[in-house]
Amino acid sequence: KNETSLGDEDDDVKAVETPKQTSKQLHVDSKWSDTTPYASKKKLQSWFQLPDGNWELGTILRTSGNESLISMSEGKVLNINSETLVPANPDILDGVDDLMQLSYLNEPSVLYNLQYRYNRDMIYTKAGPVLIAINPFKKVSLYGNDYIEAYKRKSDESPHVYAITDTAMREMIRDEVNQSIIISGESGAGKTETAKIAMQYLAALGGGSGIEYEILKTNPILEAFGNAKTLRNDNSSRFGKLIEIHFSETGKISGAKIQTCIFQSTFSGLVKICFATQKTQAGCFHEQSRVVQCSEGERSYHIFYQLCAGAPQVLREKLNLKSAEEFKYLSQSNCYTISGVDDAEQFRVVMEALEIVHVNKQDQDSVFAMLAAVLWLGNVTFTEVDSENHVEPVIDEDLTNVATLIGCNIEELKLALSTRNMRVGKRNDTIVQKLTLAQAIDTRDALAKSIYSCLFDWLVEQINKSLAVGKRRTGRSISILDIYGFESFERNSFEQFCINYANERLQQHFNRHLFKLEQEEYIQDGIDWAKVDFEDNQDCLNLFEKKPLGLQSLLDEESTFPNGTDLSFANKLKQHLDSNPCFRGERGKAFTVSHYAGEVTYDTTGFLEKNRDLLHLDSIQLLSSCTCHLPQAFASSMLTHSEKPIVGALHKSGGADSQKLSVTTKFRGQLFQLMQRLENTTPHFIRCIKPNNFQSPGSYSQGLVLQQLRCCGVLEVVRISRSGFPTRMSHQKFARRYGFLLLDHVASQDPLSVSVSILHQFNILPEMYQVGYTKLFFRTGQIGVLEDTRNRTLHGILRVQSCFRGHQA
Ligand code: AD9
Ligand code: MG
Repeated sequence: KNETSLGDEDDDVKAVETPKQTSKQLHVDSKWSDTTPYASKKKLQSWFQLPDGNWELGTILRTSGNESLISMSEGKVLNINSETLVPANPDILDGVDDLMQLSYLNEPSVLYNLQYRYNRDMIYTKAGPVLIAINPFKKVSLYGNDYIEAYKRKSDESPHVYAITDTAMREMIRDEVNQSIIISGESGAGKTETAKIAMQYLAALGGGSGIEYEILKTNPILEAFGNAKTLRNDNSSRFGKLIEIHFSETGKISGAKIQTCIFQSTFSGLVKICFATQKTQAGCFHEQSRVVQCSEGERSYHIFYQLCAGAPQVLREKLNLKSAEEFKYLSQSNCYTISGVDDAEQFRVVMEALEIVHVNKQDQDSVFAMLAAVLWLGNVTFTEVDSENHVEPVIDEDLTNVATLIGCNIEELKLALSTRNMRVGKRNDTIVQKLTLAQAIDTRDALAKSIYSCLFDWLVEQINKSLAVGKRRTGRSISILDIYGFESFERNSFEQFCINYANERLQQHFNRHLFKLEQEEYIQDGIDWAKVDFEDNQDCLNLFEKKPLGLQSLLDEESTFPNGTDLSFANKLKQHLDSNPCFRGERGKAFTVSHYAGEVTYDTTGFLEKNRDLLHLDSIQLLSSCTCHLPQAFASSMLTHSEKPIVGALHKSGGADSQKLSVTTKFRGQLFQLMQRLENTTPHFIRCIKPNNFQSPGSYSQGLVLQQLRCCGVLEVVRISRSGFPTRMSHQKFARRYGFLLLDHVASQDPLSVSVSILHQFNILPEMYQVGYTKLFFRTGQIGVLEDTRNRTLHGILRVQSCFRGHQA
């Protein structure tokens, strides 16, 4: 190949095949290297890997035997095994805006190209059909009206979220097919910001009615209630979101619908009690109750801190608000502020946004009352009342505040927090069980979680009502998907288990569209095609979903056993899944899953409890007896959302709580619904990449970027697109669209013959297309020439027509 002879032609050339085997010391992964035979030769620039894993560029000075002498920067020279050298691209290709343009598609070249652009604030790069976005962790001047205009007019065609959104918009109108923009990437990679940038573009293009403004204002609300500071990201989304933006025939936004994907135990983030010390008035005793392990440096949901910092005086008095430090739910992790964020100011933004999405004043007040009630609940303490360790809540300011805020009687609240109604025996007799301290704390926290999760759902419902106003059914929409990214911490719990499963599903969608469907389509249409292998994650999905012996089924089964424990669950996994290549049992209560994005070890502590998501009937009863309208609404929504009839489904062990569908099952259902919606759309993929783990600008870690590129199969996508035929059109459509350009009229001929005549007339080279049974397949860029000619001709015709009309007039 020409590309290999960039050096001095007369030098001795030694052809070396790209290594097939991974070298132990220098991890050259053959699957990522180009299959083009590479001649390492004198003066040629080449990549080699340093022991720390980073790639360096060097010039080959001499090759002898198996060794090459390489000169590095600063005059250093190094002897390297020639087989481990990886070809570098010529300088002229530095920073190309589509990885498809690289002559050598290998890991170091891709890493270098992305870094080259990143250093120049060009954070977007195409990888064939996929847009790669590298988080700049700083303000970059790539957004705003001027940029939007430029992409709209197509005067700027460099890779951008605007560009991909523009394509989605055009394809929606041209093909009359719903579109989706699917954003993925690790936690902190920039998905939520990217989603907002895409929404901004759609609002600018499809705006006019004012509804676009409302749509944009849903972001600060949902982020306040659904995002929190984690160790990975100061603004981490704790829920998945699909926003479907609807358009009228004229391309104007007519409404929107938001679907969220959340699991109630996510809200355990707000009851972070680590070995909490319970102080009571009647004497002092301590008990360790660990609801959720908390991490120093993390926060609960933003809205709590915003409320505490920003509530105006009147509201403050009404809710009896204190500062965040004085609420136990907020003080557990000892982290109250986020650098660069003004919570008080954010509160004003949220209040204004609530106004804009038509949440009326009374409802707003109720929302804040619910938030305050949750905070006050966290402060409720208990005191022992008998010799059997039973407790009752202490009647103090904390408890009375809760009762006032939710509008219930103190006695009822006291009862709900200290007893459980149980039905026992065949006759379902009701007995009242008194609670121990640990049980009472659980009940209190469960109530707080229920209130918060119902509040979140209620808000989404209100927003949807507001956005549906004036929505005319046109059947055209663009959906934007932004979910929580893949997470791998030191300690991974049930939340990570669910989040990573969702990401595994999303990865499959990506694979299906970019690899499987693509290749199947080629094969079905009978065209010549060499298969590209890709990392299929079906095995890992099976590990999660298989019945009856998959992670989720086994978890559900163990959750229904009265005697099931986290340990018995972990043991069961080891017993049934140990032969699965994606699974590894660990010592004690842990197990490891080989995810597409890497191995994650999960600690099963708390899995069963979080999965059970018990419907606390006493809590529901309490809420339904409240005089405030929100708690009442919450109670009825909890009842209607429980899939099983309450009475019949009472816990067999005599528990007071009816078991709804397990959290895992419900979560999977929501996820399937979400994916189902995406299935019928034309997807556009954006892959967000996190360049470093410190959320800091200007730092680019090759290893970290590489790991993210590898796990999402970006290079395979480029390879498939480069060797494939990404543009396709049916013979009929092709003949209809371009047939009129033919010089010899062939109207009577069949579409295939018309198509072939067009291809000939325009001299499209045979290697640039393939004729399938039903469709024509083109390499990238080919259809552009035809479209240009078509547009020019059409404009010419229109001009002639208008001249003609002018003449007649
Ligand atoms: V998570 O899975 O919800 O934890 P995301 O959503 O992938 O995560 P997010 O969009 O929240 O990450 O981005 C993290 C931070 O990176 C933001 O708060 C910004 O400070 C920063 N960021 C991301 N994208 C951009 C950008 N295009 N320009 C400037 C950015 N800053
Ligand atoms: Mg996010």
